[in-house]
Amino acid sequence: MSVAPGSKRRPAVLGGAPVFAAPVTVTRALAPARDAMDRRLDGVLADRWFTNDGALVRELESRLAERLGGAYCAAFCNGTFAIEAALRSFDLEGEVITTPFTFPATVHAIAWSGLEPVFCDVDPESWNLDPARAAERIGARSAALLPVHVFGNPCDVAALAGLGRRHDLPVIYDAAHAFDVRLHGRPIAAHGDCSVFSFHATKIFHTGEGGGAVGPDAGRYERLRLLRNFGIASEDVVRGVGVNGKLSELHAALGLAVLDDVAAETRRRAALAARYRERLAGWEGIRLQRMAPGTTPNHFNFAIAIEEAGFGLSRDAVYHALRAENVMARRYFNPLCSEIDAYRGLPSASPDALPHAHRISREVLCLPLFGDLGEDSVDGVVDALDSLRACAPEVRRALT
Ligand code: T4K
Repeated sequence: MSVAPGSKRRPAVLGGAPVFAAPVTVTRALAPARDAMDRRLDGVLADRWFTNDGALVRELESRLAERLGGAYCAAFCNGTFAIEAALRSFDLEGEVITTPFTFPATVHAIAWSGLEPVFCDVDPESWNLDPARAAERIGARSAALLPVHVFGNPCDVAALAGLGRRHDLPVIYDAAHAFDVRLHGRPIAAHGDCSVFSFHATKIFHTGEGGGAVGPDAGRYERLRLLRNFGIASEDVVRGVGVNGKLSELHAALGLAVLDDVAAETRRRAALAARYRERLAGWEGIRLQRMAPGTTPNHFNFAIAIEEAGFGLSRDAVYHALRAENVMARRYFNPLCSEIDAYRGLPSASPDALPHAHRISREVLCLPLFGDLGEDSVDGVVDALDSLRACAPEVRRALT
């Protein structure tokens, strides 16, 4: 049953008072308890050991390997470089099949590693790479699959594993959004040949800047360690080409302190996400991402898809009108990676072959979600949306 607009308030784009007096951002980084941070920093300063496989990086790696379900976790200076290193650790040549509905980092990491991205359409409900479409893209030059667990929603891991096995291609997941996500009770990184997480400040678990590659094959850790440390195996042995992709002890200190608070943050986000879902239930023109059955989500964000025909306003109109309300919702991921200059000329970037990705990137809007947002603020965002749909024709006119 569809729920009609109930709002009598005047949207800010039509001269009403904004819902929020100050900007409410899409996310807000978790700040650890000061004593948890200080304790670790004191140790770093006392030892004067700031980087190069320090004790805190090693502690973080071992705690994350266990928590994320891998035989190892190799920490890096950021998630983008971690994807590059993961790709290089498989000694690939040729094409890597990926999704256009992702942050540019995914595709840049492929190109920066001397590989060619091949775009493949997404599933219209899960918004993740569609394994059936990926199968059609496999050819003689295919080297790997690089699907993304978009917004922490697990890909169709069984189908992708089958595809990888049949064609002898490694499956490397961009799990930037998927920290702590589980599928049928197992950590998400138990799937695939390697999973790469981002530890950027915008993620639930973070080290300020950072990333980690996690996987089932303990032997890969040494290769990843060489890639992030100039190829230096020992004082007088340099193996292959490596660069500097290390995480510092200061970042690891932040990460270890943040780690203590992630479970509570996720619980707070779960309650707020439930409130969004309850308030938005039955609204015409609003769809949610279909999560894979058996997912334990991390509530990394709260994404809605806005269908103009049903809602009365386009996603872009809603985005602009919400800014006037001080709601800084974000259009992740628009433009698609297949639309950006560096990749639009690729044969696989043709919009005709990516209809679902194009539609989704025009419809998705990520609403504010972070632990200390508060239920009143969720209600404020939903009230703003309600007033927009109630006054849709006027809002449309005001924005043109
Ligand atoms: N793969 C995928 C699928 C990804 O989404 C990403 C990164 C990567 C790979 C690469 O991982 P990294 O190399 O970054 O580790 C952000 C992040 O910079 C980026 O990490 C993230 N994905 C992407 C989805 O979002 P922006 O440009 O949207 O961030 P920004 O600066 O506008 O921040 C958004 C909001 O976050 C702010 O309004 C407030 C909050 N914030 C931000 C920062 C920087 C904080 O509360 N504290 C902070 O320090 O890209």
